[in-house]
Amino acid sequence: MKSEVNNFKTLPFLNQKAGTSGLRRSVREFKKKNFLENYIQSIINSKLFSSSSEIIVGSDGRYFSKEAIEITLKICIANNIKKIILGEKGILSTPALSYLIKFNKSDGGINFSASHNPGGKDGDFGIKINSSNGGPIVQRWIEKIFKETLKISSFKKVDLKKKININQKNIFKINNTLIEIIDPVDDYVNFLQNIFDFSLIKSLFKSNFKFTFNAMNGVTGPYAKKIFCDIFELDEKHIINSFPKQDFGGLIPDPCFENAKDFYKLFNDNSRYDMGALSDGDGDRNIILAKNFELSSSDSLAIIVQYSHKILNLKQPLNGVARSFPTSKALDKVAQKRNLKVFETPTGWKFFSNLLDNGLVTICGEESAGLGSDHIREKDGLWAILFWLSIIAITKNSVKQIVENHWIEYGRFFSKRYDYNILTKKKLRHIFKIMKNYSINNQELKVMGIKKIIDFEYFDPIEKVYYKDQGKVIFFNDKNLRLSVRQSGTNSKKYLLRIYVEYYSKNFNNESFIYKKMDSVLSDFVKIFMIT
Ligand code: G16
Repeated sequence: MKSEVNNFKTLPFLNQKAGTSGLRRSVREFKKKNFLENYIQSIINSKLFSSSSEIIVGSDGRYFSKEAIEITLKICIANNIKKIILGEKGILSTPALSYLIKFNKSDGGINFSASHNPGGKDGDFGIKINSSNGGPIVQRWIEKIFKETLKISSFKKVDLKKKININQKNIFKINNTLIEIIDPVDDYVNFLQNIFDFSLIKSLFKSNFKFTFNAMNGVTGPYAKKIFCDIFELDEKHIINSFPKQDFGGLIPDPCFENAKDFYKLFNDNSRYDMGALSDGDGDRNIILAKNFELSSSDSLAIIVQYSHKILNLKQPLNGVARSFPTSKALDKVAQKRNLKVFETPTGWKFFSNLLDNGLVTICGEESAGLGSDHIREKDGLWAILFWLSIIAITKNSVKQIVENHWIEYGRFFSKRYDYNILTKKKLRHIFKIMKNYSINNQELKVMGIKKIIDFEYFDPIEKVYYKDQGKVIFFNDKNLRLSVRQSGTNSKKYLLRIYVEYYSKNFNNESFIYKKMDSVLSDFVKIFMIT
């Protein structure tokens, strides 16, 4: 079946450096005639999937998800894909989708989500593509699909009289394709019960412990209700924004103060809660709050590793650990004590998946609210939250006490991320060019105490590939200071430059002094490299 095709070459297409393994664009762009059809057919043409494939398909429920799923099903049927497993109403969190691929031994997945980006008619849409390990496709596949999009001239799509009903559990065949609609929550929640001691967490909830969760009207609401309300018997009123909504109820489903001010206010001086947690649109990110306290993801990662042997049913010590390069080195301190190898990767979960698959690491994480382990091949918001509830249940300490005990033992990595909207690609290139061509004798850099600026490069030990141009790392004469710079790969509209500043101090209390110092380093850096 032939059809008219958009001229892909004129579209601003895949950003090869994107943190996501797929595509993230505005809804408007995705709705252009044949845009999605061409992209799905390109995935199939790349041979990531074949007619003998079983694919898991889901979404975070954002605007255009149902239409996108309908188009995908029709294209898969026309291409004789053997089986498609779908979450009821098209819903599957990113971790649940990864779990289903791994444990059904499926050939991969297509996940419609733009993660933490805004939804609705004027918001963003996206596709995350997973391979048979349950993880985001690696660069080799990103490039193969990209090449297919440049040469595609037709796509196959069946013409059906009726809409395919995906709103209830069912199993049926259309032409050669078997379609199974499953409960999106049950299997994944059962799986989590095998990882954590749910009776231990339940006893915490039965004590005086007060917990609340904000699903940001994203996909995690149904999962959170099952775990926290049905199993731990928490009153539903403590699960906030718990219905997946097409436009996230007007919220930006990126869990942070700006997007959840009222929720953050619950953790002021008079807080009645011991812990609060939030996740993003597709459920792979997590944020943890306590009275007057927000846990940084870098610290969270280090502390999870610190307690791993007490929480996880580990048959052997951890294989190793990994963090992306802008993530603070708090992890390294714990790893050093435990004699664990640390892999420092570029940003993007796909780099961890290779290491996890090959038994090189067991736990990994990123500064951007993403933590996970070898239980699946995506970061997992609820996994991190359950991990923290387990630590609290075991230590009988508060979130803040646990973190402060960690700082007392290991010292504290103060870390902050600053985002800059750069107006044009030309300007962005220019900034990186001056960072590349700086002279070590430059007086301004000397005054700042900059010792060297390096390109962050990574050799993937499994793919045997060197990844270049992943960002810059700036080292100072003061060994406690480190700065990293990279372009965001998830922002659909702007050229977003992220600058990460990190400062290590043995004294965890001198917060305002150190943050001032970090701000001043940043402001000098920004001036020298003409970032504003
Ligand atoms: C995606 C990747 C993450 C990565 C993040 C970076 O997250 O899956 O591994 O850390 O992008 O975002 P940025 O490039 O904007 O800094 P998600 O949750 O958006 O899929």
